[in-house]
Order: sequence, then structure tokens, then C-alpha cells
Amino acid sequence: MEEDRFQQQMRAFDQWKVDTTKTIRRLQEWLDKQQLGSSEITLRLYDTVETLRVDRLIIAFVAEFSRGKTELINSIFFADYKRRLLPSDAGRTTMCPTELFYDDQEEAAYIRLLPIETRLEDISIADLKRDTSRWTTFSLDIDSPDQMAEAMQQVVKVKHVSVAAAKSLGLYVEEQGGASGKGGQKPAAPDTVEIPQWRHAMISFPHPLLKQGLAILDTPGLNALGSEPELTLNMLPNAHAILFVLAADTGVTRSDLDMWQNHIRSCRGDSSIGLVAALNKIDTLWDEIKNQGQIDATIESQRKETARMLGIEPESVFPVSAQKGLLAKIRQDSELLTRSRLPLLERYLSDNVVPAKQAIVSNSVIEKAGAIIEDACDTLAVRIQGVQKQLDELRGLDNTNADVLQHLVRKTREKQAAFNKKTEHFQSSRRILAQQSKIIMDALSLAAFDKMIAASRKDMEGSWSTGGLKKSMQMFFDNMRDTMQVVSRQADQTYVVVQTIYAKFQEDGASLGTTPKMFSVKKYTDEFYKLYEEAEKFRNSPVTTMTEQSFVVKKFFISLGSHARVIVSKANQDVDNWLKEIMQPLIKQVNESKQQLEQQLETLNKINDSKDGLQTKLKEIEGNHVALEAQLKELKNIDKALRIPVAVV
Ligand SMILES: Nc1nc2c(ncn2[C@@H]2O[C@H](COP(=O)(O)OP(=O)(O)OP(=O)(O)O)[C@@H](O)[C@H]2O)c(=O)[nH]1
Ligand SMILES: [Mg+2]
Repeated sequence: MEEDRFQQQMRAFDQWKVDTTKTIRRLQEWLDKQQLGSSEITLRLYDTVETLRVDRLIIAFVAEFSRGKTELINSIFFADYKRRLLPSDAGRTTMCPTELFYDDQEEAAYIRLLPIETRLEDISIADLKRDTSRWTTFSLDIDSPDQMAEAMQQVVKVKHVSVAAAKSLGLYVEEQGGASGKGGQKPAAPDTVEIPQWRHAMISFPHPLLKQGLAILDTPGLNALGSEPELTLNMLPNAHAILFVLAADTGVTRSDLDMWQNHIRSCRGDSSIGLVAALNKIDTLWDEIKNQGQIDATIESQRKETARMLGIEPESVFPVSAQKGLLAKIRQDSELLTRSRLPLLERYLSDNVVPAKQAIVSNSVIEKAGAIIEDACDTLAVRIQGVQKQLDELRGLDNTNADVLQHLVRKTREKQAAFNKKTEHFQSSRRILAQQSKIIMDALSLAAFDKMIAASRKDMEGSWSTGGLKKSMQMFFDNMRDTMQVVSRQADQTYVVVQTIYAKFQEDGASLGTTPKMFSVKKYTDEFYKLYEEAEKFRNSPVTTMTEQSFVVKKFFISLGSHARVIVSKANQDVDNWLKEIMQPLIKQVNESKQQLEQQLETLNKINDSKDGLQTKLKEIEGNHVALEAQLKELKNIDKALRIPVAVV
């Protein structure tokens, strides 16, 4: 079945991660053995391994209510439980965004739920995730699919509260007379409103796909995107694929289109990578009076019409029947499965979404570890060159000629003195650089950022309206732009200083291998711009007017701050790494030269001391030469191993 293909792809990817982790460990050992490591390199390699460990492929399901998001998740990923694992029902079912994944830090499987009342607090969900005590946890019995399905019923739990309470939680939708009851029913009593019991659900269990790094985000339909800005601002843009679900029995409705245009399309920018539309419930078009050809023609015309309305290619719309697909898998009815067309959607996910994600991860590993390897290669080259030079010098020596030896000792001592002088100069350049780095790091400090956010918030107190938001957002983004300009300017100045030092080194005959990299703030300004666009869309979107405005605006501002903080923190880390990286080859060069000069002196002294010293020393250095070549070969092998792509399934 096609499902196997997705699983195979994920398994291959997981195996690649295991192998790559081993290669990185091999690199670390190699560096330690050659004394080429440093705490900074160890940290960088540890980070890379950690990234591989926690890396997840996130697929988000978004749509209006009752289009069949949850049923699709059940049928694509969890049919092996031979049941509906997640609750799917007529009317409004999933009440809170639900994340399914595998948490390897916890021994037992769990479902963790965030009480809806946390909406009253000014803390983002991302921050709340770090504090498990704020969540209600139920354990999952992985040996009992019944118990698991039962526990998952939590995500549909609702409760009844007064209109005032619903309003204070920002969950009262004026025109609808409430947050809409299950199945579109009226609220239980005229003065109470039905609201979700939970705000967010995190479900961890050791399903093979989840263990291999798949994470699924199921979202509730109906205004969930409007009332929880963090979904649109953080969670959806972080997903590697978004499955937008439509239903063949309802067609593309006004609210489907609103959601698509205001939230889904926009969070992918101009690119449609990772954006998939499923036209679900095609079984409602199966008509026993029509023949298969006629049914296919109807499905095809709906597909084209859907594509036209969404403004995408018909090939990006997958007509499926989640329900029949699930049934077919449970009954192992391959004919029904083919008819459900679910395998075609699964094939698309395996052949496009998984490889795209693999490429991102693999490139980032190659970039990070590759830079360390390149550096080590350069150092080895310098060492080999030094040994070669020494060999040439010694081979030309006559053992008996004491004068020549004395002359060489003197020359080496002179070289050493000149070298020490240069080192002093180098140290003073380092001090200038440290001052410049401090200006950059201060501009990007999280303390400064928090202060700025607190000031903006204070400024907004009492005016949590879209008007107030516009003003504050402008101030906020202007502030971030100014910060990035300071960083950019300082980084450019730093670069000029570094270039001068590099040039000086090269003038003195040092082979530095690499030229220093420049630091560009473009990546972060681009991200801020994306955030700005997202924020503008949100501010202008009609959904913000549906719920209590001040509430949503406040929540929105918190999400915005939390997201921006992540960007600043990343920039801060990257600059810090950059500053270390550009200095690293120079520091290494200084140390290598120092060592080589000392070794040369020692060798000359030894030869001077004994008659057959020269031959012994020659042999020793020749041995070193062979060993160095072997080390280089091993390093090249590690580099090759790192670049092995994920096995093609
Ligand atoms: N006929 C038919 N019904 C389907 C299909 N997929 C889902 N359904 C039914 O549609 C209803 C809604 O499905 P859900 O999976 O709960 O929909 P959802 O999009 O998750 O809805 P919310 O959780 O409320 O946002 C359920 O009764 C499903 O059984 C399908 O392919 N064909
Ligand atoms: Mg659902």
C-alpha cells in the first residue's frame, strides 16, 4: 500500500539521521585526537546532533469545520489502529489545536491539555509549553487502542460558561450568539455559551511514524485561526506542509475561501511549496446510477473548479475520500482503497514533502559540520606543509657542518622574535574587534528586546484596539529595523577590520585557506518583513472583528513579541558564532606557527647534541608526514560520509 511508501521514506530519513549523527561523533573524535577541537567546536557539533534529534517533519491540517481533517489524519497515518483514533464526527468536533508527535524525553505516552482559561494570561503557548505544570496530563495506554481512542476524546470536550466569561476569554462571537455549539446547535441555555474546555493538546505516543520524526497538527475549524493568533503567526508558518481540506458535498464556500486567502496562502508567501489541497468526501459523488466514467468526469470537473477558485493548478488538488480510505485500510480492501484515491495524496506527500524536508536538514548539517571539516583540512594542510619544509631543510643538511646548524638555530630564533612581535599586534587587533562585537551583541541582547517589548506594551495599555495595534506595530517594526541597521553597520565595520588582519597574515606568508565570511542581516530582516506582512494581514483580516477585538489584539501582540524574540535570539546566536568563526583560522594559524617554530628549534638542538641525531630526526619527521597524510584521508572520508544523501526508496 502507498502508506508503506510514506513509512519507508520516513524510515530512510530516520536512518540517515542516525548515520549522520554517528558521522558527526566520528568527526568529534577525530578532532579530539588531532587536538583540533575546542569547546566552541564541540558546542557547534553538539547543536547539530541535537537538531537532528529533535528535528520533526510537521504536517498541518487546516480547514473549515467538518471538512474531514481529522478523518484524513486517521486514514493516512493511523489506520493501523484499525479504528478512528482521533475523534471525528458530524458538526464541530475537534475543539482545540492538537499536536501529535513523539516525545523521546518522556517514558510514557501522554495527552497533555492546556486549560482554556490560560487565554486570560499574557503568556504565549510556546512559552507555556516549557512549563508542564500548567497542563493537565492523562496517560495513554499504548497497548490498548480502545483506551487511547477514549483518552483522545478530550480534544472534543466543551463546557458551558456565562456570556460574560466567554467574552472575557475572547470566545464570544456576537453574530452567532455564541462560540457555536456542537453540530451547530443553539447554546444549552440562553445565557450560557459553549466553549472548548482546552486551549491546546499535545499528544505523544510511540507510533513508528511519530518516532521517526513526523509531527501532525490538527486544527479545529470555525474561527480557530482568528481567535488564536499564535496558530497563524507561529505554528502554520513552521509547518513543512499544510493540507487544506475542502469537501465535495459543500464545494468551496465563502468561508473556505476566506480562510484560504487570509491565512493559508499568505503564510506561504508567493511560493506554493508544501501547500496541498484535498477535495475530500468524493464518495458523496459516487452514484450507483452513473457509470464509473461519468463519476470520474464529475470528480474531475469539481477538481478543476476547486483549483480555479483557489487559484492553483488542478494537479495540486487531490480528490479523496478519507472515510472510505480508512474503511478500506481497516478491511484491507484494495479495490476500495484505490477508489478512495487516498494513495495518490499519500504518494504526493512521500514524493514531495518528505524529500523537500530531507534536503533542508541535510543541507544545514553539511553547512555546519562541513565548515568545521574545511577548517580542519586547512590546518592539516598547514601542518603538512610545515613538515614538508622541515624535511626539505634537514635533507639538505650535512651532519658534520656545525656552522650551518648554528646559522639555522640563529635564523629560527630571529623568526621566533619576529613572530612574537606580530602576535602582540594581533592581540591588539583582537581587542578592537571585541569592542565592536560588544556593540553588536548589545543591540541584539534579549534583555534590550524585552525592555523594548515591555515599553510597547505599556504604550498600548488601555488601547488594545486595531488602531492602537497599528501604531504599536509600526513602532515595533521601526525599532527592529533600526536595530538591524545598527547590527548591519557594525558587522560591516568589523568585517573591514577582519579583512585587514587577514591581509596582514597573508602578507606574512600565512595560508589561511578560507577568506572571511561576511555577516548579512538580510535573513533576519526578511523574517521580520514576513512577520510584518503576516501581522498586517491579521490586522486587516475580517476574523479579528468577529471576536472581542481587544482580546484578540492583545493575544496577537503577545504572539508577535514571542515570534520576534525567536528571530532576535537566532540573530544573536548567529552573530556570536560568526564572530568566533572568522577569528578561528587566525588563532589557529598563530598557534600552529608558534608550535612549528618551537619544534624546529627543538629539532635543530637535538641534531646539534648527537652525531646521528639528523638521521633519527629525519625518520621521525617522515613518520609524522605519513601520519598526517593518513589523518587527512580519514577526514576526507568523514566528509564523504556526511554528504551521503538519504537512501532513495
Ligand atoms: N462521506 C464522507 N464523510 C466524511 C469523509 N471524511 C470525513 N467525513 C465525515 O465528516 C464529518 C466531519 O469529519 P471530521 O474529520 O470530524 O472533520 P474536521 O474537519 O476534523 O472537523 P472539525 O474537527 O470540526 O474542524 C465526520 O462525520 C466524518 O465521518 C469522507 O471522505 N466521506
Ligand atoms: Mg477535527
